[in-house]
Amino acid sequence: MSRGALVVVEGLDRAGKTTQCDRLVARLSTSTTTKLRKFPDRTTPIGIMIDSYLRSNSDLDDNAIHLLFSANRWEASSAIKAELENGTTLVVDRYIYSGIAFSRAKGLDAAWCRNPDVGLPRPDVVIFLDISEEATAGRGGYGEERYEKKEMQRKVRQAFKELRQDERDAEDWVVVDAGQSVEEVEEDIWRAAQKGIERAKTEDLRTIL
Ligand code: FDM
Repeated sequence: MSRGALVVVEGLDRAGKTTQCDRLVARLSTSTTTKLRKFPDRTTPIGIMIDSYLRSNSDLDDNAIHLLFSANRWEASSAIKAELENGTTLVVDRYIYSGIAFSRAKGLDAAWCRNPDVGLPRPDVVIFLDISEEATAGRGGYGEERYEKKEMQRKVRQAFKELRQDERDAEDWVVVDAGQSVEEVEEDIWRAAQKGIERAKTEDLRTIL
């Protein structure tokens, strides 16, 4: 039995990640054991602090919240590795790239932002749902949380663009046009996910460099 694939879905707020991750999990589940994970995981003690910050119920230094987001991934890392080894494919809604992009958008140093996540399991594929900040601003629920402001989202989109060019993991990224219909986006994501699934069949799990 080969290991499960680590499939990460990234994008701006309201890009459709939740809908598409649910569809991808449902579709993968017909042929393989599949589980959805989401970061931040707001259910842990660290996640509760993050949730309070995102709802603007508490304030934290930009560096401190960055480290909490990373710690929230580290606390799941052993479970993630065990699940993958057991053959479970994981669809992960946001991962280290959101961590770096959102903190970069606030002006934190790129290398400093990446460092706390070095050593975490590396995705077999990173599917980026690309959409303009103008398009997401018109979608339901926009503006409810701390970062849902056009100027911030513009900077985050730019930071994601820089990340996709980082030679340490540029080969992992697949960009999907999230401005298409839900069904078209689903098809593109399905095709992109196969890249990760194929990798998991032949390669060991890698770590973030
Ligand atoms: N976010 C998410 C970060 O700033 N850093 C991170 O490491 C992660 C995983 O938190 F605005 C931001 C991105 C988004 C918010 O939103 C969480 P959702 O709606 O729970 O995905």
